[in-house]
Amino acid sequence: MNNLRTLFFLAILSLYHLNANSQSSNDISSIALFPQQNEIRNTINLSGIWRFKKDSLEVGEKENWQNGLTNYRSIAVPGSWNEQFTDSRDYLGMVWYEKETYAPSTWRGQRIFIRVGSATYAAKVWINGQLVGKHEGGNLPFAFEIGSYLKWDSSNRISIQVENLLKPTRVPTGEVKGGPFTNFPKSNYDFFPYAGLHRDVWLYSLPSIASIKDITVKTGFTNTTGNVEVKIEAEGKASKGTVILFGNGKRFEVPFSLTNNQATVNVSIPEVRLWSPEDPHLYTLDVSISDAKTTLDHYSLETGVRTISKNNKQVLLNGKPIFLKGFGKHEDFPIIGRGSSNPVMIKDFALMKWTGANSFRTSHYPYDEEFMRMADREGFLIIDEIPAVGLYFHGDTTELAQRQVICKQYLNELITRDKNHPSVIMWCIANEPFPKDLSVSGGGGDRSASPKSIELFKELFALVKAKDNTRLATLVGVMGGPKEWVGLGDVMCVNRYYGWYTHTGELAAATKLLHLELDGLHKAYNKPIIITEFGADTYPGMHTEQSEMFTEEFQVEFLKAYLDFADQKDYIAGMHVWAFSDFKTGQGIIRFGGVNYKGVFTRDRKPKTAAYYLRSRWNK
Ligand code: BDP
Repeated sequence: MNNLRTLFFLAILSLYHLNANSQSSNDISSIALFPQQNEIRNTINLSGIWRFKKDSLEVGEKENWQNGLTNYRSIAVPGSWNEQFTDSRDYLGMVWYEKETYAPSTWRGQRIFIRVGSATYAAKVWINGQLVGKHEGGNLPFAFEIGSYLKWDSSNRISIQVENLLKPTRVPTGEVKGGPFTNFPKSNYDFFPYAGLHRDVWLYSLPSIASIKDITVKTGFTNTTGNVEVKIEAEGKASKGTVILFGNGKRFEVPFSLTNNQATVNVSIPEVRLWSPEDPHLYTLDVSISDAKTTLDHYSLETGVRTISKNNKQVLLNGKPIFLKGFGKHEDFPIIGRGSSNPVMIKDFALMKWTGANSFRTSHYPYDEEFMRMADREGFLIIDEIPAVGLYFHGDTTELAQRQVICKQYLNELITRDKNHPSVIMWCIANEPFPKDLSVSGGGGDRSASPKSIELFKELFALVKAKDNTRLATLVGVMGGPKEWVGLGDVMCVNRYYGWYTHTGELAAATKLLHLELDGLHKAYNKPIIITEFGADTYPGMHTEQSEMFTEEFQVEFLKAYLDFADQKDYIAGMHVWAFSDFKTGQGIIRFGGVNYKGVFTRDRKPKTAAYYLRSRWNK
């Protein structure tokens, strides 16, 4: 009898878990459209001060912390937790965030969602003590429908559990035995593993009868006539709709009917004004859906008409060669950590423009969505990267399989989120995967591309092309790594530090090697090359009359040597200086004060001499 009772209890328990898991499945399409306030849709931004408590023993869930935190402290959201307190810099374990909020009574009867812009690394969300979902992976949003968990007559408790434990099963990787890094915390990459709620948390409502679920815009042109293809996916009971496209003094209106909740509309624009860095013109696209009489939902976004392609030596924007001048960046600022900050964003774009840059890479993870919209408006060309940094292909095959699953999820989420930005020209599936034996100097051991690694990268490239055939795709290769990996991309992106990590201090020898190696690489694959990183650590204010490593003079000479080299090669399609600004790293013998000093601006965005140098060179 006792046994039967136990069995019954176990069955109920497993049902409960099944249910909890099914609730937690994250529907990627729910992050496709950024929350929008208009006459139908509503939003509440929950950024501000939240309650915060560490749970280093991971007892919170068992002790029902989801029913309310006690002995908590205050924390700012967005922001990393690592720099907001005096005792938590290296803490990456479990924490809880909590916020109370009312749901406006005018939202009653609508579908209500919570959207977390980025929780690094793994998160679980409860509403009023009930689990609504979980998500793995930082730097990308996730959303859950929560209407049935909400109370209308009192405030609602939102509890978010987050942890950023470094593990070899995760992407980016950490705690990798025999990895090339010796830093602490043990990230398998060269930036601080900032943790927490890094972007805005939103509540938003959608109309319950029918809503627009996704909009995919593809643009092109023939002669002077632009074409905008708009694919609409709806849910619920709408039968038709209208696309309105306006801008540059023109307005086009195209009605459509929905079949199986889908429609594709083509708008043609005579005398189109194309999007480019020189003229980042954006058209406004308004999509609405309706039943026989009433408008049921409405969504508006901005779009730029442009094409991106390549030949064997150049990247082509609107069919014409364009050279990418710019930076590899980080989301990094003192105290805020990796948290999004609009003033810092505005300043970064102002400084990039000031140097004459037209491009950047979202190294080494997707950036805040506001940053992407800003790039559309400011005319920047983006290499949009997933957090696949520190990948490797030897060792435990189960771990490798887990990393591949999360890489695919990242690509799916990233393309779902960023597919409508004219600024995004290239998807980047990984930064510097490591061959089996790689020392910082690039020498030694087995540095070949294993057949397994080629198979897995091909799988990721195929996924990208299946989801988006309008943009280029790339993989950024490490110095000393196999050329077979970079050869898989449409454009071959390589990071090079000859003159720094090898041929230390010898710039003539460094550029000689660049000539040899990159001529060979281009010959082997006949595709354009972008140097996506090159740079030298530079302590601001350090000077010598004869240039020497770590001085501002050396940084200028280093960048000059590489840029002069690129000027001689018609197959180089872009140069991204590493890095835009100094940034926080873990502790390590090559990172003075836990900072990477390769920025041409300091961490608080003061120009080093190299910033003036780039400005004079890039504005010519
Ligand atoms: C490259 C990495 C980048 C590092 C940089 C460096 O892609 O994340 O910060 O080198 O060493 O290997 O400064």
